[in-house]
Amino acid sequence: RSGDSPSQSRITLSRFLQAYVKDHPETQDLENILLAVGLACKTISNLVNRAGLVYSIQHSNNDDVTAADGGINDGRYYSMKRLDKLSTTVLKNALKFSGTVQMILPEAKEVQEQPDQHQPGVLIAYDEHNLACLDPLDGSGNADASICTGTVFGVFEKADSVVEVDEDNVESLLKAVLQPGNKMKAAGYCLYSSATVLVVTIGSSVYGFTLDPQIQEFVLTHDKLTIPDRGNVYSCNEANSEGWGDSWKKYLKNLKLGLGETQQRYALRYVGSMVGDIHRTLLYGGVFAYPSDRLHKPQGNLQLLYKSAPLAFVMHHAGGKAMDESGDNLLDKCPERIHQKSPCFMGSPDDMDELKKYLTALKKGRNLV
Ligand code: P6P
Repeated sequence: RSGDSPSQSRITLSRFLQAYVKDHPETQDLENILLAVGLACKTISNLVNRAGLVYSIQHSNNDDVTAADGGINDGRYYSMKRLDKLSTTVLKNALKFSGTVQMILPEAKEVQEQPDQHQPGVLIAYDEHNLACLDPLDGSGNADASICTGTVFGVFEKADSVVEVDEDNVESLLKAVLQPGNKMKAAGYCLYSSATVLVVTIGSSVYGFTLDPQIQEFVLTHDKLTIPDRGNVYSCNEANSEGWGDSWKKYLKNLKLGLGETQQRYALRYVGSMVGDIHRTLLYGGVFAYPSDRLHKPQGNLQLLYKSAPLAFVMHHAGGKAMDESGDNLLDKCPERIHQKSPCFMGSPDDMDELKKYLTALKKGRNLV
């Protein structure tokens, strides 16, 4: 209607989900959990955007830690732990108060196995129909420098084996969630940056909702978001290049010299917050990669279950592709442990098809110059 302020004529997340589940009745059991995630993301956005202020006021208190999750390990301190914990609590409460959602924090044995590593507080939540994995604040080590961070989530069909959680059923829950990304029925992320953008797919198209500060509602801004077929940006941590495999190095060398299929030189963009790098790749095209680094991180630095698989699921439904180190579909890869990491490559379909020729060449004994 004329005269409406832009916000009033916009479709909010709740109105969108109401209409979507009406048109797709098979998805109606997702409405509850997605609304709860949206509510939590609004609160986390508020917390993250005040981090700089809060940090400067509370700098002296002793809950700061050396950042190991996206922070620069040079002895500088970030209040990463506090934001991580706050975001986890906000997400837990939103899911709990949404209705029948229960959850468990996997204080599983593998956390003890890697005591030296900061294990993000991944959440596993479930209700009558859904089993969700949530990373409350990916890239939290960057938050005190006001660099973008994000929440990541993936939702599976609840496996029959998951019964009411009590001490002897934690194992059944942790086992039930170890599924390949192609078994997801919804996934998405919320980017906390110059704008707060919630991107969601319910197993078909991808939709982006931007938080309108005037009405404190997520409003539809990216309807059926589709990744460009080709980009001219690659995104990876070049500090690991000495440990990379030949296939990736050959592919990258051609991009840098303008000798790839487009005969165009590509630029490097790397934020070090996966949600930010993936969102840019989705909108502008190109390739995001965390290859195996045989010297320091042979499995890369990204957990499959609650980081690269949900983001690969979004990428796939936006028309993009995601692969593992051998060029196979990343969504077919089943994690064996909650915090298992995996090398990953994802982005524009034409860029990924070009990369796949390199990743599979060694397997076929072909040597691409
Ligand atoms: P590296 C943040 O700590 C994170 O989990 C992702 O958000 C990010 O893409 C990656 O790690 C950065 O890892 O080894 O490049 O610092």
